[in-house]
Amino acid sequence: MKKLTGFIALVLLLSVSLFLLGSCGGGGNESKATSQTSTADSKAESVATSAEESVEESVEESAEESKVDIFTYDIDRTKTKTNVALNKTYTFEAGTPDPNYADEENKTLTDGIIGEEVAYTNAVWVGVQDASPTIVIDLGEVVEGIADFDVHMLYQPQPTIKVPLNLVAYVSEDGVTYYEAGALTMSEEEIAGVEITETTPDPFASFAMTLELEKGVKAQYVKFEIEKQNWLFMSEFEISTYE
Ligand SMILES: [Ca+2]
Repeated sequence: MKKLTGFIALVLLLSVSLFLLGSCGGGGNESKATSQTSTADSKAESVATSAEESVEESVEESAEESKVDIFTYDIDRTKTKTNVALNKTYTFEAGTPDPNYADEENKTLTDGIIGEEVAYTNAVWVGVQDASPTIVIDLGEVVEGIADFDVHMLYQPQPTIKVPLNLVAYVSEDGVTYYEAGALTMSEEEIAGVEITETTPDPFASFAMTLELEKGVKAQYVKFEIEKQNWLFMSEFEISTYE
């Protein structure tokens, strides 16, 4: 009897030990798994953070460089304004003209014809919806003393042709290294025109966004990065010097 009780006690003790060992082991694994996950998370976070930091750094650096290096030409706007982008070639690096509002022979945006108060179905317009466009114009040679950038577009909020959220011009001599020339904006008059037509039926309001530099730059390649809303309709890109 004593032996049996001892045996039962032993079995109980073993069971309890095994149970404890099992739950401990399980718990250990769980916490190991959790700590691995959190290590992976923090690693991902730190990668993301350092990526963000390096992007911020490079943005700051390029902004710094563009301030220091590129604005070196005096501008006299009493002289004759010349559009050096006229009839020059260009490429879409992002965004594609919609086939229904196509870019005729890839010339529409530098053919000198500006859309004025005409419907979006008119061939003067190039319509893009698929992605925010990036357009690079090749001036054919390095042009010194570039002063103005003008982009002509259509505003017709019914249906969904709106002004861009952002439009920035970059300049480059080699097509590889670009410097920010600045953001194009709308004049008070242009903004007023767009505000009025928002409540006017059938507006077909054309407008321009412009950048007029205090000091001119030189470039062979000019890149326009456009952050669009829904549809974007453009008719002409002008890059001007005063001589
Ligand atoms: Ca045109």
